[in-house]
Amino acid sequence: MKNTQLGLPIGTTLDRFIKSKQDDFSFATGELSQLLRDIALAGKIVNREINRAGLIDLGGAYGKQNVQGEDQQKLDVVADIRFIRALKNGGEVCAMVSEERDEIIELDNPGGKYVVAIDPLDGSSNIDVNVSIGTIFSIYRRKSPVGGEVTHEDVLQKGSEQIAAGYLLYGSSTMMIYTTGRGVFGFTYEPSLGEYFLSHQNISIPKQGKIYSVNEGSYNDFESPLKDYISYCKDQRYAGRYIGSLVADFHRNLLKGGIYIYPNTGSYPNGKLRLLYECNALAFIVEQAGGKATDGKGKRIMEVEPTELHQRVPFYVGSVEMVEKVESYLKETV
Ligand code: P6P
Repeated sequence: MKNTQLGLPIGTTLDRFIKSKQDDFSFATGELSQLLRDIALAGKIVNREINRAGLIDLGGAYGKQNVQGEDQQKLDVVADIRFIRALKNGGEVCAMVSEERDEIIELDNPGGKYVVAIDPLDGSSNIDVNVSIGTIFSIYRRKSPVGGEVTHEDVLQKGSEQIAAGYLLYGSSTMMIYTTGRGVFGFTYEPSLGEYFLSHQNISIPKQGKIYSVNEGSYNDFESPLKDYISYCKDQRYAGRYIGSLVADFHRNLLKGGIYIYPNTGSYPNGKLRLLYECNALAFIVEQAGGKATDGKGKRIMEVEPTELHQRVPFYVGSVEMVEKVESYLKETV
């Protein structure tokens, strides 16, 4: 049997796993494998800097705001530089979109076949209080001819065009979770060996969960049907779990079942989360795990047509029956 049919055992290294799945991509002669390795490498470096932040004065605010008007943390800037440098030096990526940069980032790799959208360090306001944070990434094939100029069409692609997506979670352990469209796999990093090891095979999100994740501090802004759904969750005695770090909330719900909601609010009339480098990647992962991701009004996140680099979208993601339940409340307002 070809490796791609073999279920590689728990404990397989990330490198070996990536190589074994390479045959699944007729168009890729190893470049996608190298790209995933480049992301994993940058994740190791960022992990080390997060763990040492308090000791080497990398904690706290950087003193500037990003294009979103959000206060950048020092580690936001460090992570952004690390991932851009890793992908530039890796040679496989021709352009990037980053939460921390206003415009498209051209990497001077005209032969690069791929484009990456990334949130280098999501939830970074939690760094100083030692709450888990993460990196979120989407990988697309460029639309423009290899060797030519990068275009906006290369980066403004629907989530359904992703060829891979994933996240790194810097938590009680550091993990890399990704999909290439053939299931979701999780790797746990062992710092003493500098290796990621396969720890979660074919992750599948329960169809129904008992956890709902939403910032109820914005409750007064919510439209009435969403308030009714939250009351339903309380009647069902679901657990409210919201730590204000998307990757951590998402990962817990992915493994245990649950729903994460960032709706439109007074401060964020189109939702807070960004389509290109937050929602699309998690939508790809959750769908590959058997879950669902929509805008709350029946629109599949991966079908939302991007028009701007930092476009926001309301985000309802998690167990399929929970997303469908909240949509049954919201459909009256469509
Ligand atoms: P709020 C962090 O800034 C983030 O993008 C996500 O990680 C997190 O889930 C959300 O925003 C928290 O936003 O408005 O609830 O504080």
